[in-house]
Amino acid sequence: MIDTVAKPKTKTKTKTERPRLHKVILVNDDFTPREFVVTVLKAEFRMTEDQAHKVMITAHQRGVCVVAVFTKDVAETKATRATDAGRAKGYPLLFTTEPEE
Ligand code: NFA
Repeated sequence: MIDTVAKPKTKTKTKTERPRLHKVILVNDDFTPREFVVTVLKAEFRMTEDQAHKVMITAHQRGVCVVAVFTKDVAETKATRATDAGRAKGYPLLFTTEPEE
């Protein structure tokens, strides 16, 4: 070996972070029938009657209730679809999203 030049070896470790999850939040109103809220929760969020009823009652009593958490895109799509289902019937039913802490 005549000449060896040491190459600096640096390894870059890229930490992959989990995507932040976003909450879908059900907002109470005075007009949407309870049973319709339950139907939308079951259809859009694949909840059982019991789960949907609990979430509906919590929003009814406290003003809001977290329905579930998803990646940003999925949360926004589901919130829009569920809100649109109410609008199609003339109800002010509202689902919003916000990032998880
Ligand atoms: N507050 C509505 C009622 O008494 C029911 C409802 C619950 C609406 C949760 C929206 C969200 N008919």
